[in-house]
Amino acid sequence: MKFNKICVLGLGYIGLPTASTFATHGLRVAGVDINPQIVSMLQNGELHIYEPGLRTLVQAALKSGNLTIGAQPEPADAFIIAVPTPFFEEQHGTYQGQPYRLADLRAVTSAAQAIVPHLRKGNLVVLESTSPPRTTVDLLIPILEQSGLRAGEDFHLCYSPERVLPGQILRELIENARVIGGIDRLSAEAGRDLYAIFVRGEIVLTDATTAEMVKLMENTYRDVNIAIANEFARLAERFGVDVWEAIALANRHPRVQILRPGPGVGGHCISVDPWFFVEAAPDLARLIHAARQVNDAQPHHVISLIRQALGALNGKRLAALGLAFKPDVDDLRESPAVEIVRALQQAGAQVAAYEPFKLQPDLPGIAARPTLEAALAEAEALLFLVGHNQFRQLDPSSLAALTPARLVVDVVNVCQPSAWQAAGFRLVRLGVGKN
Ligand code: SAJ
Repeated sequence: MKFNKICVLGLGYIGLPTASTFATHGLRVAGVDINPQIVSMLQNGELHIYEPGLRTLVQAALKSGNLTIGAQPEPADAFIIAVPTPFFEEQHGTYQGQPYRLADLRAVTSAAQAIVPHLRKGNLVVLESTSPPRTTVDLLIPILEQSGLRAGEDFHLCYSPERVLPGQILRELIENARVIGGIDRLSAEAGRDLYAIFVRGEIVLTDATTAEMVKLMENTYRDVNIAIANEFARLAERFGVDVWEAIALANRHPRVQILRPGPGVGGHCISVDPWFFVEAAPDLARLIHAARQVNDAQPHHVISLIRQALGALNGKRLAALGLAFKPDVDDLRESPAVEIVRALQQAGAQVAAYEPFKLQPDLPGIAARPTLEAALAEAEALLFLVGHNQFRQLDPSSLAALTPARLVVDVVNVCQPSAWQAAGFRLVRLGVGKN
């Protein structure tokens, strides 16, 4: 199938790079977002999100004239839906007394509805948003067929998950293998023709529901593996072991690759996607459910670690170093570090936060400092909550002069114990049950 013009609905971390990459590869692209602020920022060449290299890419796409930004879909050869699929904040399901999260598919539903008036015979529609199994077939087809056209007969329909890693989106978008699941063979082939415009990784065709499941399996696999690392950390604390040493030793086994324990699992993917399995089949997804509970409880575990080290938190002045959901990104969504700061504040602590990748985070109630020095100046204890590389490189002896704190709680293993101890700090580390 040949494509001249496409329409991308949702201009976030996935839709914007995707739209821009198609545009710089010669397609005409109508980028659509329902948020008027995002539309007007992008129209002026300003970005609402940070991703290395994205600004240059978007500006090039706009300058070429191939990318236009608007609030409404336009007729096109293909439509790509890349809107968020979060879970509901308030509502829960329960299985055997255990609560689970429910997927909020309203954005997918309204994006599909917005396409209906523009859908023409021969078009391709692709859903990229991570979605519960069977969403393409059970949710999208009935909506798109309100156009009077028949899925498969009159238009093609695919599910193609994005699997790019925040921080490396632009490279991975092009280089990663891409799975394209069609509701039928011709749909999958149409999807392949579209993504072959810029994807250099292998393009593998399958059916839509398999492609949905592949995406969920990838992130669930990672979640379960992080959960076991977090559980090992708790076990090591109880048994008087240093989990970091134990993991390094276990990972010398040729078939073992244990991940890193930490403050919990953040971001908008790994902490969300496994719930789609739990919601769809709570009776079967038992291990997945338990892993989610372990990872969601990890910030509380960190709080109890801090409490053990500091005693009562009320009135304590703490420096929280790092707010991002993972190392070396500016993304604060679903960040366990933010959750920990909020819980500390609720317990009465005064927290001066510092996030080197976002000096002025938009987090109501959290006082972020513009420099490391400012965060440290009055602290009684330092908390390393994110494993940013620059934290790893801090020199504890020069830091000692900047802060009255002599206690450091490191939940991400950025502090080299002998160096920090030599500089006069008492070091408390997640997953370390020995002194
Ligand atoms: N984390 C740990 N320990 C680890 C690894 C990660 O605690 O050993 C934590 C991180 O700190 C973070 C969370 O897990 O809070 C998730 O981080 P991540 O780097 O594992 O993943 P994301 O959310 O940035 O991106 C994932 C990727 N999926 C996989 O690696 C299977 C990415 O390829 C997907 O495209 C992305 O989810 C997505 O959009 O689904």
